[in-house]
Amino acid sequence: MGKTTFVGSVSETEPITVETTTDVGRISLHQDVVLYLFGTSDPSQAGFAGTLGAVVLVDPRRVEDAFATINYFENSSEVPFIVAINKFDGELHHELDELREALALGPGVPLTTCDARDSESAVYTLQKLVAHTMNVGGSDHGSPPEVPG
Ligand SMILES: Nc1nc2c(ncn2[C@@H]2O[C@H](COP(=O)(O)OP(=O)(O)O)[C@@H](O)[C@H]2O)c(=O)[nH]1
Ligand SMILES: [Mg+2]
Repeated sequence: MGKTTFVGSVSETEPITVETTTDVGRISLHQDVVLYLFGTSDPSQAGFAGTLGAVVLVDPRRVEDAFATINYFENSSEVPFIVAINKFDGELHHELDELREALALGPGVPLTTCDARDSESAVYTLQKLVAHTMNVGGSDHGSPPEVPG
């Protein structure tokens, strides 16, 4: 829960909802570099090839709703992902350690919290995802290229 809200918080366009379940948003990082955001409850659906990474939003009141999605990213996908507990009523309800255990997250999966309504919080969550994506890519494919200059 919170996907449409999250995409709306960071997108420079109103999220466009396609096929009732997927929100599409956009962030221009540079005049030539556009990041597309997809909010969906079915990450296995076709059309996400080339995805840089995923944020799994978890409603702390209904942690079990996230099991299938996390299982998918842990076992059936190469896409780097992080898990963000969406603090719906400003509360976590459980310690992060307990949530990590309840969600059976591998030790390499970053776990964070966010407020999907707050654009700073949503941007911060995306920054964590990008950092994780670069980290995972770095260990899999050798050192990142050196930046000249
Ligand atoms: N209090 C609170 N409400 C939220 C938050 N994120 C989403 N909501 C509300 O929860 C409802 C469902 O959110 P939505 O983004 O549509 O979830 P989706 O089904 O995953 O797209 C909406 O009424 C939102 O306003 C949050 O971080 N805090
Ligand atoms: Mg939605």
